[in-house]
Amino acid sequence: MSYDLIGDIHGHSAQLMELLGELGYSKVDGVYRHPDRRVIFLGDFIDRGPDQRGVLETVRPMIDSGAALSVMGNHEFNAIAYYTLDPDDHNRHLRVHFEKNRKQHEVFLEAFEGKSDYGETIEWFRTLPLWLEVEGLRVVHACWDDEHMQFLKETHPCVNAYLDDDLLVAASRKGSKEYEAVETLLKGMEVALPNGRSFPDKDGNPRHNVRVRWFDGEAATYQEAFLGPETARSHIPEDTIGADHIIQYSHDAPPVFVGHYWLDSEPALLASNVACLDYSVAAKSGGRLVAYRWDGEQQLDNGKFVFVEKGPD
Ligand SMILES: [Mn+2]
Repeated sequence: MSYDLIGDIHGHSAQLMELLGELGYSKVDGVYRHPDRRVIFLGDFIDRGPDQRGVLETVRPMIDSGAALSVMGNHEFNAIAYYTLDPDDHNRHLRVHFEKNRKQHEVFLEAFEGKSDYGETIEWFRTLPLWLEVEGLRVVHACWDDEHMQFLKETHPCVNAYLDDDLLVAASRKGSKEYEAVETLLKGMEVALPNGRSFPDKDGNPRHNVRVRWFDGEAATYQEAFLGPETARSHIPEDTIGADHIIQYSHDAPPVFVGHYWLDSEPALLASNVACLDYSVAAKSGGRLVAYRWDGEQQLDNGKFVFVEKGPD
């Protein structure tokens, strides 16, 4: 089976439909299908973009009918925790309703809060696996980390069938092993900058940690190890990286696809067997929705990206 992997969509349904068309998918009985390929989505269907419902109306029938697979993004995880009451304190939710959290989730809430299908939509998010391995291919929203995955499988055997209350609560408690595992898989590996330094993120908030190229043993400085938009790189210190930023990910290991990192360059491989497909379709201007057409190769090919430009808003 051949797969078309599609990066973070964030409410941009027009670009999703255009990309599916470009990849040769067409609607049959209400579901986008390809005669001999399947889609794998990398998560982050929601938040930020203009058509929260439209995206779910396209991807859910594909996933529910087997025309596509998907992993969970950090935005779906956050949505579940935002909706769910803390079992130890019914006055609050597992993701507290602070201004910052509400703002990040605002357009999704506008579309679903108070509507009859809000709870059922959250239930569906809980069926998305944290990671996926099929036919020599690995998929996770931000970081492939065997140790964390092993831990989650041992302690929560149904981890990838359904995000149950046990795991959801544990993963919402800062400091737990579950929290660290889910953070790493869904948000990437982060390293603190030296001497309390910070840089402004895309929303202008100061960040004291950088997301790192967790597969890259060659990176020697914080700036080289940084994984994110090129426009931010010059703000990252050039000091020798004083922290362990590496997860052993061999060049011989199966290819892994991630989303999440808001890249803003031309779509290109991160390593011969690592590709990120998040090229900021939800950015304030520009941005692309990116796919990779995979036909079984272990060494990935820069010629196999397909994308649609969002263009100026
Ligand atoms: Mn993400």
